[in-house]
Amino acid sequence: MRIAEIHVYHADIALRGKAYVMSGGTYTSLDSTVVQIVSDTGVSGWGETCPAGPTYQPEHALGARAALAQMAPGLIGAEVTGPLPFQRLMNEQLDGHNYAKAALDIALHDLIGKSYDMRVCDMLGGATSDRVRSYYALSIDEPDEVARAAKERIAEGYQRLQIKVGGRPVDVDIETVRKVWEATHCDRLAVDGNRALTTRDALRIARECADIPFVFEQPCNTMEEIAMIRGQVQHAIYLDENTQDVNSVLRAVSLGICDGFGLKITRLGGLGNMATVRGICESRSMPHTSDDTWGGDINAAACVQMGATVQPRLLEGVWAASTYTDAHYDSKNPVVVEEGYLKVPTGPGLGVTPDDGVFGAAIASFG
Ligand code: 0XW
Ligand code: MG
Repeated sequence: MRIAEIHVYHADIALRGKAYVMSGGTYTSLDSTVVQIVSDTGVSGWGETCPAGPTYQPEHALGARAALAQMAPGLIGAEVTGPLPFQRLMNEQLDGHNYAKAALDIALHDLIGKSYDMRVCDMLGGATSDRVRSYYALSIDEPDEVARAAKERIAEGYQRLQIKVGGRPVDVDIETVRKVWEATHCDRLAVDGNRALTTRDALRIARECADIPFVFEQPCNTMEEIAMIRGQVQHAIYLDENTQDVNSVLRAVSLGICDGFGLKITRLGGLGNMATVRGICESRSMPHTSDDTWGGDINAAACVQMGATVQPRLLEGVWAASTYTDAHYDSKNPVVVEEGYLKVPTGPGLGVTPDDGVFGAAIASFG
């Protein structure tokens, strides 16, 4: 089986309800890039990459499309022997740009799974169950409103919540954390600064909420800042945005500056690299999520497939962006949370297939 064609599509993902706010930005819609790899046997595999705008991280939508255009001609005609040789072939076309390579890596996993009737989770080592726990990330808002939404999510069945902080007076963040705790007594809370807090404000949150058992996620911008506060914070610290690639995960683990991770499949370069990180985490008993920055049913399915292979005691949860929108690519098998859980799709590959024509015409085609 050889790669015959690669098509690139654009999907505009409109968010349901109010805008979603993190310390670094406000989102009402997301610009996603979808890739389709078509084999000479007529099978299609689908992948996706969707940065949260151009400032959340170095990744951005136009960068993904430029990187795909750079790589695609060198991939046409390649024999599909497996995801690892394909990863190396992509590296021969372009250095870096993990998030663009990830879309192709996910599509190749889907193509192989659909060609040989295997689920991606089985290709990645095997699923531990038929459903995975999800978690909900609450948008920045007034403290009472966040507490109200938190209570609602718990009532829906979510067992883990992520509270966003940063980008506003720290007293309001402290009040928010406290009100969410009082409203829910959820013992699986993450407080996520998305890199925005100064070490001073991170220390204030930790000290003034010392009685609340939350995990402090990516409070500050760099590993160095986090290393500075590490010894003064009693809460577990997780890294998210600093895990730019497998090497940065290794660096964090060897420096001992965190207790776990919020991991994003596309940022790491795809399912293959994420599986490497999953192994590193398992060998050090470090809990982590299986997330992506954003995306639709394709990325959400990839997160579920990967999450299903994580040792259950280490899986913090699978965050599915597809639950923040009504626009699903696969109307028959949309990736949705039910009572706090995501079902592992039963079909081959990713277990989702975009409806015919759902993305309109391709914005670029190769082969
Ligand atoms: C909640 N997320 C997984 C999605 C957003 O892109 C940010 C992110 C996080 O944990 O920072
Ligand atoms: Mg995070």
